[in-house]
Amino acid sequence: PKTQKDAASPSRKGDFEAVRKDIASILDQPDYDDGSIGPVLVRLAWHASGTYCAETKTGGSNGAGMRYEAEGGDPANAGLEHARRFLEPIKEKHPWITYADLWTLAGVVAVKEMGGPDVKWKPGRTDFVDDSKCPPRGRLPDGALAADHLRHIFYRMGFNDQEIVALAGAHSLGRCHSDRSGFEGPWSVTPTKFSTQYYKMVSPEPPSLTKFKWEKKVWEGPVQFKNEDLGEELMMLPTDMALIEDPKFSPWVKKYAEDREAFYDDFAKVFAKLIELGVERNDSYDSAPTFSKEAGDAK
Ligand code: CCH
Repeated sequence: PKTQKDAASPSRKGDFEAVRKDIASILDQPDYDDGSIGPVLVRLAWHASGTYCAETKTGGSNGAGMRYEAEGGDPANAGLEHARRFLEPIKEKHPWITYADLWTLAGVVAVKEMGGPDVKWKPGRTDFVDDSKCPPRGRLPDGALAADHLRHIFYRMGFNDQEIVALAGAHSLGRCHSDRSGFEGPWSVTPTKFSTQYYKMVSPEPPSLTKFKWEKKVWEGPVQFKNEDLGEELMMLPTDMALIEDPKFSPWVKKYAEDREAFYDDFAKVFAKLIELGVERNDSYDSAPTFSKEAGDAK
């Protein structure tokens, strides 16, 4: 696999642009999945953040708790050790960046490099020194469940129905792995390209490419839905189907299927909000201004 060695140069503390470039340089991995680690990096950033609870102000992207068994061993996080391992050479080259910053930045770089929007990212996350502040397991969504479960999980983080649907569009990317989640297969025919494909697939109304009919897959695994109209078996989780079945979610699915710009804008906002959950910045943090003008308001 390609590593950051291709671009060997000394790392200056706070040079997030250099980190960004090195992350971009390792995304293509011909032997991995569909040829890119971009999707699993997006999932790493999401699972690092998605444990947040607004009421107790616990969990979230601060801490990088997945380094510890308490959080990393949550069955919901199965497979993300691959994402973390791919990022290890970047951490070695830029030892001053925290894991919590690196994982969220990697998700942002992956979205952009796969053709998605610019997501605002600010540094300043710290890493836990032990596992005592790891959030309890069970805070991430279970794909086998339905709309009420999605609301329970995402309202806890402080998101609304529109934001839930906008975030779900990330499922245009990547795939399920039977040895990780138990589910199997990709949602779209272009799993390494950020796009509106997910909404076009799941929506039973025009502007779907065809009028997709989703059937229960007959197999030994957990309930999931399948469609082969595009010549390849694509999948939806029960939680994905819930978005089109629920009367408050489904108008947003249709909106994003039709309006690429609205999806890109809304995704950029909601992903930026996601990766800020639980972040408490240390006032003495002084590296931010070297990153970009947008990030320059960080202390
Ligand atoms: Fe997801 N997701 N996700 N997801 N997810 C899975 C894979 C990806 C749910 C379940 C699963 C979001 C929301 C949800 C990605 C991004 C996001 C898998 C397969 C399951 C199951 C894991 C495996 O087997 O490897 C459920 C339920 C929800 C509820 O809302 C959100 C939000 C995001 C990001 C914004 C990405 C990307 C993947 C592909 C990962 C890969 O390895 O290819």
